[in-house]
This record gives sequence, structure tokens and C-alpha cells, in this order.
Amino acid sequence: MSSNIRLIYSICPFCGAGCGFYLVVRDGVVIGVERIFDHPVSVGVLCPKGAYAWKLIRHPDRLTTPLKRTERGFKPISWREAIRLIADRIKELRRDDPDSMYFLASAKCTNEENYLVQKIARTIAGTNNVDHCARLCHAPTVAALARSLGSAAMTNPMNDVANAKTLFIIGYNPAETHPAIFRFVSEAKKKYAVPIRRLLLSRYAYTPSETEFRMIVADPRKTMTALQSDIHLQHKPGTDSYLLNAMIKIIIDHDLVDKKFVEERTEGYELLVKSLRRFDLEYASRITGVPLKLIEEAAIIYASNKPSTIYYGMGITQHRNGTSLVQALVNLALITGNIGRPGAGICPARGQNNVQGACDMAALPDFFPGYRKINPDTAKTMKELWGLEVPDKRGLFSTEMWNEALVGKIKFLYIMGENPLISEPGYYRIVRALKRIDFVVVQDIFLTENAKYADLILPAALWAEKTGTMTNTERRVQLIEKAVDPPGEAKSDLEILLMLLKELEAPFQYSGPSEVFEEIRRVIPTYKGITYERLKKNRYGIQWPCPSEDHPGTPILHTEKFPTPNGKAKIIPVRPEATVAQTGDYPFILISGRRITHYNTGTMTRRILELLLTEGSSYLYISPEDATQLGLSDEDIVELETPYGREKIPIRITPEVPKGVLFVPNHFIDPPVNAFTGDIIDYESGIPEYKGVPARIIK
Ligand SMILES: Nc1nc2c(c(=O)[nH]1)N[C@H]1C(S)=C(S)[C@@H](COP(=O)(O)OP(=O)(O)OC[C@H]3O[C@@H](n4cnc5c(=O)[nH]c(N)nc54)[C@H](O)[C@@H]3O)O[C@H]1N2
Ligand SMILES: Nc1nc2c(c(=O)[nH]1)N[C@H]1C(S)=C(S)[C@@H](COP(=O)(O)OP(=O)(O)OC[C@H]3O[C@@H](n4cnc5c(=O)[nH]c(N)nc54)[C@H](O)[C@@H]3O)O[C@H]1N2
Ligand code: SF4
Ligand SMILES: [Mo]
Repeated sequence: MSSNIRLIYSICPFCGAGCGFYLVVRDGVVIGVERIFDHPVSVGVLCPKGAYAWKLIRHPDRLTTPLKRTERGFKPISWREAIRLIADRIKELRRDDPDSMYFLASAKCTNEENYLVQKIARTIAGTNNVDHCARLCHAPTVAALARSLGSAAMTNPMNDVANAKTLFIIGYNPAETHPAIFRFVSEAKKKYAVPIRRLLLSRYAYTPSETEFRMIVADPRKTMTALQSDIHLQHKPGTDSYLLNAMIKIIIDHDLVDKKFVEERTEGYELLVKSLRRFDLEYASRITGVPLKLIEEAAIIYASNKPSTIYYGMGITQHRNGTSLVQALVNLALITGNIGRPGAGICPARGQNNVQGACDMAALPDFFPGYRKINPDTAKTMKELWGLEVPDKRGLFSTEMWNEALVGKIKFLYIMGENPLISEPGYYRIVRALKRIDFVVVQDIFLTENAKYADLILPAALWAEKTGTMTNTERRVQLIEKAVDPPGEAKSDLEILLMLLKELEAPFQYSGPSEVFEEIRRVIPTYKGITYERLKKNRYGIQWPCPSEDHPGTPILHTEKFPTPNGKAKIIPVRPEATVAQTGDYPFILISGRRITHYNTGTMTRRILELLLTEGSSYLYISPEDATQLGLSDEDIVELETPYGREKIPIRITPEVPKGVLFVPNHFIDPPVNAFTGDIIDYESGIPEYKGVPARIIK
């Protein structure tokens, strides 16, 4: 390599797996990526999104200057003017009506940036109204795991899949959404694979022995993940509480409960047993559409072919009972003792590159940093730590905020690195809400759909252009350092926030990201032992909790006791409830979700030609049976109607979806998928009901 080429360590800006790679920089320009073979996550492989992420860096669509809305469109303004406009609004509203301000932080940004946003909201603006896309994603995980296990994170690292004998994957399609995690699954399968000769020699259908690796997948669709499973529980969307309670009852009835673990490390088991006394397994089988024998087989394997690990995703959380469903999974893991050792864990696979970190930093309206649930006591703790007053009542969930905005109660919305117009539920409602809010700031790398409704647009630097830490789904904190300069006048989110702090004459100021991180270490106990110096030496990161500078980090949580007040985990019974029903008016159930080459609202992946070539637009996926019955063929354009909206969309016929179920990817804007969703949310966590909307097709 010639001497003007540098390799700079970086992490993928897309999913929460946190794959590492080198950016290849020549003369200040990124010209590609180099794989890292000993990186614990990527192990020398990148999925298509990671491999092409670098193409965003010099993309011609990048925002390069602050823009202000005028009567004749957006007009470039100076940073000074832009920052003053924001500061003036904040100063004005904090006097009169702090809770009319709202801050959306970003799981795309660093820990330091998220920490600063929430601190500004709480101490300067004087409101706990701060949230980010975790609300639309793993908010039920944060609520349920923090309550019952004392810690809202994946318990085991992803390579630990190799230690599991049974892997139970529910409502999660890692083959497309976390290819890096799925690689460990494929490895585990290979390791335990039945020698093909034995298969050929067995005269009858082969029955695996008790000690072999088994993969159970529960998903209404025949996903790429489900195709690899030993048992596929293809239940109806919205019936998971029946499925999981049935598994629990079967485990209790078959005396497969780990009594020692339940006795020593949990509380509430008796209530669970009582709650299921009259639970009807036959009925559960009917309502889920899964044969009872198959549910039985899955339950017995999970409880006896141990250690077993659970992985779950949006098929569990994005329901009106999302928090209960996560609790049901916790119950399943606890009664079988499948937690706190290698191969045994409960793993909420976090979506965005830094959504774990954004939650740890408390870009959340109901927690202070360090998962301190907001109340007068924790507000006092924060006052001691920060030396500043903070409000002691929780703020609004982002999903609650829109309705408040519609009635004029939100006057200021600061959006750092999100595209809520496309991602939040109920597209038409969000359009109206955005129009109603007096002052909307959008800080992004591209002109998003949402930015078109902004009063002020700020050009942000992207990941390769800044320094800071990110925390992946297995709690691995990694440091990235600026590799190249941002385009035009774009600045890192941190620099923008620091300018705002100066303009606001805030009593706290920082010289840069490392100083913010020093404060994070002081405020958030699980980050205490992690320093920039250590992260520069340990490029591939340190897993929290890391209580001191000589502590190596913690790959597996809860090995001895749970971080709850009495050290025990809570088992809490979950009420069975089918959350969507097909009716005469709406004979279909619509679900939305992900495809491998695109990412969330698509602002990034729809700008990468290589990815667009594999998939360029939205389709309504429908089963061959339903298509035949409706006389539809591929590419026909239909109108899809739900109680919330009606839009034209082309169809694609696939056996991936079962009869009665429809699927739309959430990456495209024509039509926006959330034109079909509404404002039903889980009251405990505020997550919207994205999965499972009644629908009908009009030809
Ligand atoms: N390629 C790609 N990767 C991504 C993303 C992306 O946009 N594209 N986004 C990232 C983010 S932010 C996230 S949160 C993760 C999400 O990762 P996943 O959780 O894997 O994402 P989804 O595809 O939304 O949903 C998972 C599965 O839930 C199933 N499902 C639907 N309804 C139900 C139900 O009622 N019960 C059950 N059990 N299952 C159901 C769907 O069929 C789908 O296969 O992916 C991350 N990785
Ligand atoms: N119907 C339906 N809706 C869904 C879902 C679903 O399954 N179905 N899934 C939900 C889930 S799980 C999630 S997580 C949300 C995601 O919702 P969003 O977070 O709104 O979606 P993204 O497309 O990831 O938006 C991230 C934005 O950050 C910008 N960005 C990237 N890097 C930076 C940076 O360094 N600085 C700044 N300032 N900006 C940056 C990108 O350009 C992009 O506009 O969508 C939710 N919406
Ligand atoms: S698996 Fe996730 S982190 Fe790894 S390259 Fe793909 S999108 Fe990036
Ligand atoms: Mo997500």
C-alpha cells in the first residue's frame, strides 16, 4: 500500500451487531473498507449494508449548510444565526412552558451526543421530554427487563450461541436483520450438525438425540431464519401470549421446572402456577393455529435440551401487549433456569448501531442515566450528580407526544438523527402534528422526508467524520475516531450541541467527546471502568458492566445474582390475549418488517446504488392461496386499506407469508408503510402496534 493510505478502525453505522472494519482513507477521502478477521463480531465478514456504508460519506445528497425555511423555500444561513434561533426558543419556552419542548435523540449517534441531548433537555430546557427510536423498538424490553431482571440488556454475548444446545428465536429474523448474529447461529448448527452418513443410514425418519443443537423459530412468516429451524411454530400474528403461556404450562405439567433455580434466584413462581391452572392448551392451539403436539415438542426441547438461549425481536415487542410478551419470555427463561451461564440467556437483539447506548445514556423520558427510574428520589440523586435541578416526573413517550402536538401543546421539536414522519405510527397524523408545531429543527446527514416539514435544518457529520463511543447489542462499548472531514459546513452532532451550550451560557461546557465521556463514567456506574485510553488499546471494545479500570468487562450478566433490590428475578404472570383478529370487514392481518439490503426508513440505503439494485421499491407480499382467490398476479397494483389509511401498492406473491397475512417492508416511502398503522400503543412502554393491523385489499 502506498504511504498516503491509512486504515482507520470503524464500526458499521447500520445495525446493532456492531461489526468492525477499517475505513481505507487516501488523501483525506474514504475509498473503501477493509475487513477485520479477528473482530469478535464481524469476524472478517460484512453484510451488504456494512460493505457499502462507506458510499454514504461523499454522497452528493449530503447536507452541507444550515437551512432556514422562508416563504420562498429553504435558504442557507450561518451557524451563528441557526444556533441563536434555537437558543432563543429554548430560553423563551423554559420560562413559560418547559414541557412544550420535545427532543428526539438518536440511536445513530454516539453515547456522548445522546448523553448531552438528554442533559440539555433535563437541566437547561427543564423537561424530561426526550426520547428516541427505542420507543418504536425495544421499549417493552427496557420496561420488562429492568423491572424483572434489574438490567435492560442482552444477557449473553452473541458468540455464546455456540454454547447453547437449544436456541429459541421468536419474532426475530436475524438472517436478514442481524446477519452477523445469524452467522454465529449457522456456526452452531454446523458444529452440532448430524453427520450426513447417519442420516443416510437411518432407515426411518431421523430423530435427533436429546443432546444435539436444536433451533426453534416462532414466526408467522416462513422467513430465511425459519427455513433453517428444526421446529417452526408458524403461529398467527398477535397470539404470542397464548403460545408462550402454553409452553410454560406444558413445562410445569411435565415437571421440567428448574426448582432449585426458581427457589434460590426468583420470586413469584407460585402466582404463575396459579394463573395457569385453568389455562386451556387446546384453546391455545386453536387460537395460535399451531398443533398442540408441536408446541409440546418445542416446550419440552427448550426446557430439557439445556442450556437454552432465547433471541427475540420486533415480532414480540411491537404489540399493544409488548411489555407483557417480553415478561412471558422472561418467565419461560426463569422457570427453566436458563439464565446466567454460558449458552443460557435472554437476548433482545437491539436494532440500531447505538440504540443500546442511547438507552444507557437515558435518551428516554422515564429514566435518568443509569436506568434510574424517574421519581423524586432519583431526581435528588441527579441533582447531586449534576448540581442542577431536574424535573422529577416522567416526560411523554414520543408516541404520546404526537397527539399532544395535534392539540397545540408542543411548540418546539428538536430532531437529531431520526426520520419520525416515516418511522412513527400513523403517517397522516404525524404530517398534521408536524405542521402544528411552531418550531421544528431537523439535524441530519440527508434531507429526510421529515426535514421537508422543518423550520431549521442542520447538516450533521456522519459516523466516519466524528469521534465517540457506541454500544452494540451485547453491551460492547467501542470507540471510533474521526477518519475524514465532513462535507461543506457540516458539523458533528456533538459540536452542534456544544455550540448550543455556549449560546445558552449553560453552567456546564466541554472541550470535546472525551470530556463528556469522563462525565458519563461518573454518572453511569456500568461504564465506570471504561476509559478512552482503554478503548484505544482494546479496539474491539469492553462489555459493560465494567465497575473499575482493571475490570475486563462482563460478557454474561446475572451469573450470581440479579441487580434488583433483593437480588432475585421477578416472575410475573401474563394474561393471554389475542391482539389482532381477522374480521369480515378486514379479512387480512398486515405486518411490516425488514429486508436484508435496506434499512429502516431507507434514507441511507435508498441512496446506495448497489443496494437499490437488489431491491428498489415497496411491495405488498401476499400468499399464493390468497392471490389465486383474489385473481391477482405478480406486479398487479391493488389498494390496501386498514382502519387508518388506504394506499395503492404493487403486489408480490410469495409462500413466505401464510394465508391471511400480508407483509410490507418498512423501508420505502411510496407508499409510506405507516400510512397503514395507527395510534394504538402498549400502555406500559408506549410502543406502537406495528405488527398486526387488520387490512383488506381492494382491486
Ligand atoms: N436489513 C436490516 N436490518 C436491520 C434493520 C433494517 O431496517 N434492515 N433494522 C434494525 C432495527 S432498528 C431493528 S429493531 C432490528 C429488528 O429486527 P427483527 O426483529 O428481526 O425485525 P422485523 O423484520 O421487524 O420483525 C421480525 C419478525 O417478526 C415477525 N412477526 C410479525 N408479527 C409477529 C407476531 O405477532 N409474533 C411473532 N412471534 N412474530 C411476528 C415478522 O414476520 C418478522 O420476521 O433489525 C435491525 N437490523
Ligand atoms: N411500520 C413500521 N414502522 C416502524 C418499524 C416497523 O417494523 N414497522 N420499526 C420501528 C423501529 S424498530 C425503528 S428503530 C424505527 C427507526 O426509526 P428512525 O430512527 O426514524 O429511522 P432511521 O431511518 O434509522 O433514521 C435515522 C436517521 O438518522 C440519520 N443519521 C444517520 N447518521 C446520523 C448522524 O450521525 N447524525 C445525525 N444527526 N443523523 C444521522 C439518517 O440519515 C436517518 O434520517 O422505525 C420504526 N418504525
Ligand atoms: S450485520 Fe449489521 S453491523 Fe454487521 S455489517 Fe451488517 S448491518 Fe453492519
Ligand atoms: Mo429498531
